[in-house]
Amino acid sequence: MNSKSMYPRISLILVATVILGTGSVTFPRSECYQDTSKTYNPENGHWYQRIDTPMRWHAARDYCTALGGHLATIGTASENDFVYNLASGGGWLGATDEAQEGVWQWVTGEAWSYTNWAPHEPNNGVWPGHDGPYEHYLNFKPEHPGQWNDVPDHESPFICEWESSTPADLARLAVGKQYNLAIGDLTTKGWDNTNHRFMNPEEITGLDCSGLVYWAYNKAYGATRYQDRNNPVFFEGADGQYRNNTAAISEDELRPGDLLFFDWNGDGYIQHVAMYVGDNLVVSAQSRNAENCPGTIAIFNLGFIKAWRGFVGFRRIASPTTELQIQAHSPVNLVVTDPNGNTINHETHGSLKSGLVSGIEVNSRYERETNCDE
Ligand SMILES: [Ca+2]
Ligand SMILES: [Ca+2]
Ligand SMILES: [Ca+2]
Repeated sequence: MNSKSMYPRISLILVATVILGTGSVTFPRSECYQDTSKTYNPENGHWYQRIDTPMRWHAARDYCTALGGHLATIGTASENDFVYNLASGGGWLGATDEAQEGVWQWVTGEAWSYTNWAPHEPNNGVWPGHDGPYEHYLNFKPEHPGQWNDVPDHESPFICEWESSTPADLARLAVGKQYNLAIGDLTTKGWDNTNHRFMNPEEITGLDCSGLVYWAYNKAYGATRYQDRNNPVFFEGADGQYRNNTAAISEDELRPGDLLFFDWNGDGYIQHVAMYVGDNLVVSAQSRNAENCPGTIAIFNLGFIKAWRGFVGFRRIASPTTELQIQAHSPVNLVVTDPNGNTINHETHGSLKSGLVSGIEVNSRYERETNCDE
């Protein structure tokens, strides 16, 4: 196939920065906020963000919970280093001894094992006139970098932690990786076929457009099989994801993880999908960049990418609707030809929307293994 002919003839400009890094990866946020970006710790796969709006400890705890995370908890020296670097001197951590003096508990209920108290702490100091008035809440002690202090309740910045990644989080981590379209290579779908698991973000070497969606959703969900009816994304290709795994939404409804679909040449077959990741940004994997060189997975402004020729709409992941699937190594030994002349046989790895096996009447499209920028 001619990849150039089906690529939109517009100049692709990287509007947002492609982030490359060896350790943690951060993302731009609105300049209206002073908070740090949500930051990935590859050591434990958790995400952290410092919130600079000062809050009392319980309000900070509830704020993180409302965002799907929790006030940061520290289980190891390396996690302490990571969180302290993000905290930039101080911030509420997710521990208190308010229930029983001297008995410290993490908000997650995880074991109170690692500690890093500053000298003479915790001292349960008394603060006359404060709501407290005793010290029951965990914070860093600025004069002892990285070490802890028990302090009275007051307004302080704080650090939220998330122990799992959302699909949009994972798509952002794929930015800067190679675009890779290799038929039959399941790593382009984020699947480690040697160890039979979805790859970790740092293991990704290259994805195609629908592979980005396939990996991000199934990895975030914790899927343990390559194709399973219970996986959030069953379809490997953009056309199948469009027809059988999503529902239309309006732009007003757009939220991180929603998808943009493209039919480059208007033939009704969807060739491209990209993911909205929040902050008016979209992550897209395509074969060519503006200089017509092999592409990388890149991040674009929403307004820019939705103006690409062939954009057909916004959609949200919904339960897959396949009625029948045929996979490689299936016990069904079947060879059929679809209306377009494509052959489906035991090596076809994909899905049929409908059809009759015994009658060999297959009149709906099936999904090819990959269909980005063919
Ligand atoms: Ca933690
Ligand atoms: Ca105390
Ligand atoms: Ca203290």
